[in-house]
Amino acid sequence: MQDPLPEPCLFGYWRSSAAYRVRIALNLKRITARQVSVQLQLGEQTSDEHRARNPAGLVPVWRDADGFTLAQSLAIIDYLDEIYPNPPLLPNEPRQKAICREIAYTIACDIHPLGNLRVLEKLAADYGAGAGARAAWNRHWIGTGFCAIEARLAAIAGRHAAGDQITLADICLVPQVYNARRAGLDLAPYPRIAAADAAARALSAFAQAAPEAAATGAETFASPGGLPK
Ligand SMILES: N[C@@H](CCC(=O)N[C@@H](CS)C(=O)NCC(=O)O)C(=O)O
Repeated sequence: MQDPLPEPCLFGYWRSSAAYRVRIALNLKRITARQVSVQLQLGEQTSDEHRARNPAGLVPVWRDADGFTLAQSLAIIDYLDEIYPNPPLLPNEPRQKAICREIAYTIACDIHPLGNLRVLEKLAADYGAGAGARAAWNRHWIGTGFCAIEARLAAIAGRHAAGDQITLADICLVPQVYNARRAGLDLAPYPRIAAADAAARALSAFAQAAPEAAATGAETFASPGGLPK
């Protein structure tokens, strides 16, 4: 069924780090869009209504005013970057651009999927993993990815993750650091990541995209059953 919303919309969730990435990109580019909350803690992402937008049953989903929909945060950000090129979210120089993507993909492809709600629910339901085991799993995989990124930042970080400009690397890093803090990961071994996170969060585009700023007031602030959302 077509959602009766004739304006650009971001279907997301306040604590979804993938939606958080898109909120940052929207703010950086000053794109106005209606924020529609899909309540993950109520399972709304698997409803027929949401699967009509995204058969994968995940957020975020972008929808243009004419009804065109797109899932996958990085695909959405690339799309918005093409349509609204200013400010660009990637450097022009091919190697710098590729390194920004390397950081972004390390987060979006290697770290984030392992800590996702449905993965942790599966660990609980089929393998008896309790809240402590799930949290340790989450910390393990974030830490593994952060070790790689921290080493990489030694060569490329400036004021921000990949040089002195905000890039896709920062857009992915800040939400993942938010998740790391929620999972109780000690950030002391990752000083470059912590510095890039702090520098980006000082900017209004990042601050206004933060989960607590995006909460609608209807959220359950306690995580049900030790799960992350
Ligand atoms: N690779 C996807 C990941 C999307 C994703 O996993 N979203 C999470 C929230 S951060 C979700 O919808 N989880 C619901 C669930 O696991 O049931 C993207 O970057 O958009």
